[in-house]
Amino acid sequence: MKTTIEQLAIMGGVPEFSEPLHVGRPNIGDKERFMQRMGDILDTQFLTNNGPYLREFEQRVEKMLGVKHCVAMANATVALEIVTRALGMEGEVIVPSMTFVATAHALQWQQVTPLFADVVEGGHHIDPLQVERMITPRTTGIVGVHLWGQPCEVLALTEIARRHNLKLVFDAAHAFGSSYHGQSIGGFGDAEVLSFHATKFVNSFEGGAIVTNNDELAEQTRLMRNFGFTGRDRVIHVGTNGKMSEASAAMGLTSLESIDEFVSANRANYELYRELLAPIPGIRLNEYDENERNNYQYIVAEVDREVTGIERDLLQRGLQEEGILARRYFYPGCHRMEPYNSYFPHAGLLLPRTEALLERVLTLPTGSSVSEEEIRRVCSVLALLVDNGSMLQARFK
Ligand code: T4K
Repeated sequence: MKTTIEQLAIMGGVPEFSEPLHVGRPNIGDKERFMQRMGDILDTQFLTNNGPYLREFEQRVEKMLGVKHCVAMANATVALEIVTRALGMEGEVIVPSMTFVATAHALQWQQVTPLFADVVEGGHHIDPLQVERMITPRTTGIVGVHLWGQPCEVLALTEIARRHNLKLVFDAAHAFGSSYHGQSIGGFGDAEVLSFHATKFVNSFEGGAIVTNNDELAEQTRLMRNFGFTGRDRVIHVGTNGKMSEASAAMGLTSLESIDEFVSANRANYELYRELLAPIPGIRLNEYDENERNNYQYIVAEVDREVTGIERDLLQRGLQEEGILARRYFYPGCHRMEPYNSYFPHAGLLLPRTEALLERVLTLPTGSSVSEEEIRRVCSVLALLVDNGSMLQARFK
């Protein structure tokens, strides 16, 4: 049985499709250099616990971002847990719902209630005006998210945190290599948290980091990531195991050495998407601020169903039939996931812009392993689906 596109292709002459195309394919970098480092690790038998590659990785990140401290972690989720705990966040903390669920879970895991704020009008980032209205005597902090590697409103949130004496952390999981007002992401708020997960711009298989200019916070979070040990037999703090392994640090270092190549591949992909999606009515691509440094790691399209004549979900289905695994990040929104949905079943009433946005977003494949040819195919399929939107809408339903 032919897929929808195969049937349409007979009418529209779209090229054939072969391998499935994923969102989130890793940027690999120099394999040989990585294997060399792995060889060293196996020869020295220093596999983890603050080894030489970990320290080198931390120093390189500090230098690149211009921050005093990088405390590398097993992943960004544990880094968020540790830093929010070290900062004394408790009671309620305000976060966006338009984020990966880890932002909220890192708080809830410690019995801190994440309260969800809406996005700004016409944007994807947390709305500082709403944040300020949500502050109660139980509020101890704010976690802003630099979604898609684009900074949220750092200055406004910093000012609100200062006025209300709140702690401020930025979830910068997507934003390694990006800047805000010309300054690298990493040095804002009390701390920022990076992710080096496989799908991220720089990857260490699994990994994350707390970056901060606060000496005391850095020291405390270093203790907390290693069970609170300060000497061989001395524990002075409650802690967990948040350590990054040497293999991860080796991958992270190798990845850092290729970031120029990753940015230029991502940027070329972005520009090609921009050119090819522009003529498709009802599909709008996220815009990067060209006055800032960007990692261009995410291609985020917004689907205006009124114009396309076909819902985002059906477009996703049509793409999927062709092996193009576009994602609806971060549908259905943290507030509609558990346990938050049960705790606050009507939270959506305060999040109308987030709810509308979550019906429109479609994230498309990019990264250094995606070819020009593949992007042309993605855009041809999208164009064909939109051209036949009304007919497909009736057929898929
Ligand atoms: N804050 C924010 C804003 C985040 O986005 C994230 C993570 C975090 C915090 C927490 O960071 P970490 O604790 O993870 O360091 C993925 C990632 O697992 C997650 O790290 C990431 N955000 C999120 C945006 O994406 P899924 O559920 O989409 O993963 P999955 O397994 O469906 O992978 C996506 C696609 O990537 C697959 O279709 C195939 C491809 N892929 C994936 C992996 C893991 C590969 O090609 N190779 C791979 O090794 O969450």
